[in-house]
Amino acid sequence: MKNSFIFVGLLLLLVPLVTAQLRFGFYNSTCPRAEQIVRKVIQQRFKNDPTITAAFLRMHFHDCFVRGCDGSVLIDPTSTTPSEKDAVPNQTVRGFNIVDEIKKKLETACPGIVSCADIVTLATRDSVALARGPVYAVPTGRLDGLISDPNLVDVPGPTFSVSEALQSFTEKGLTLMDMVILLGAHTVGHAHCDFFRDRLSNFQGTGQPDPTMDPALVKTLFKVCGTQSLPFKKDPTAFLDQTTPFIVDNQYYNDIRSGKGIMQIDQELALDPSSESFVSGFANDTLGFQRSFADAMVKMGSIQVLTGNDPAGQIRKNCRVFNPPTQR
Ligand code: HEM
Ligand SMILES: *[C@@H]1O[C@H](CO)[C@@H](O)[C@H](O)[C@H]1NC(C)=O
Ligand SMILES: *[C@@H]1O[C@H](CO)[C@@H](O)[C@H](O)[C@H]1NC(C)=O
Ligand SMILES: CC(=O)N[C@H]1CO[C@H](CO)[C@@H](O)[C@@H]1O
Repeated sequence: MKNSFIFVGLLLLLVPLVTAQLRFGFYNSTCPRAEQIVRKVIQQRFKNDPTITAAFLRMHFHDCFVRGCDGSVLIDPTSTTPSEKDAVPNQTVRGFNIVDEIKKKLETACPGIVSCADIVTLATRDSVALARGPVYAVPTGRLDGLISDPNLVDVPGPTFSVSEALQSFTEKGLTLMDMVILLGAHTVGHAHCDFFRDRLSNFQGTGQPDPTMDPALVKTLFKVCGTQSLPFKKDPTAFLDQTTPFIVDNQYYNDIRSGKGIMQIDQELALDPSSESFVSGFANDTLGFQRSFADAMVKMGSIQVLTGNDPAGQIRKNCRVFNPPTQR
């Protein structure tokens, strides 16, 4: 008898942990203006700098792929403790000051309520819509994590093959089709020459450019990037979608189908027999791309999230630092 009481008690304790999940309009009652506050900042920033769409898409990806969407990508390193920002792939993630601005406004409106992980998710959604991408609802209720470790950053690299990259997506519960549609985020933004310069003059030691790249594009990019043995002083960048670099559309798939993928993984996606048919499908289906992209973003935004009263999470006061141990 006593044992079953303890059992039921334990169950009651566990229930909120187990059933807590992301919900649409999670802040309806606790911070009704939350989504509006995020949207307003993003609208203002986008007016001056339409590249923030790319910044947030990449930030959200890097957040979700390292220990789940928990705002770990936002933590600043200190003199004693490194963070994800010290990891090489993270060093070109940008947009942190916009998160700070949003957080400050949210802390004024409803202190301690809206997580940094949700800010990144909502800001990404809003900046995608402004770049003429899909308009979609995202569920919220993420908690911020308590760990940001550069050694855990193992996002796929630009020279990965499709099957290598897929491995890291399936580890997160994503499919090949999810990967093809999420890489469609490369419809906006830029890449530093360092990530693809090897394709322009001495591909894999052949002394020749990558034969899968359109020769006219090789010429253009070579002028921008220089060669490996003689790089320009500062690492320049090139648009990932050379046709419509500020619009979230399916043009990326048309680009890569005509040899205009910038990084090796982009080009491989159009050539690998496993992904090729998805690529031609999205290249040909403007609306299908918009719908699938929105769905995949929601899916990516749900990877390994912390919710409810999970002790592994908190609502950070400052997105760059964990709360002091005395407060949750
Ligand atoms: C196999 C998977 C992926 C690889 C290897 C990869 C690699 C890269 C690399 C190397 C860059 C260049 C960064 C720079 O030079 O600043 C980049 C840029 C970018 N990536 Fe990816 N990426 C992948 C998947 C994704 C996903 C899933 C998203 C979002 C859903 C994404 C969004 C972006 C965006 C928007 C940029 C442009 C960033 C900017 O303009 O600052 N990527 N990616
Ligand atoms: C918040 O409000 C919206 C719109 O009325 C509704 O669809 C959603 O289910 C609500 N969410 C919660 C968690 O109450
Ligand atoms: C696009 O779709 C049309 C009609 O469905 C089809 O005839 C055409 O071959 C497709 N093109 C590509 C590139 O898949
Ligand atoms: C954008 C950003 O914060 N980049 C950081 C990446 O990591 C290096 C090394 O810690 C920092 O100097 C950069 O500021």
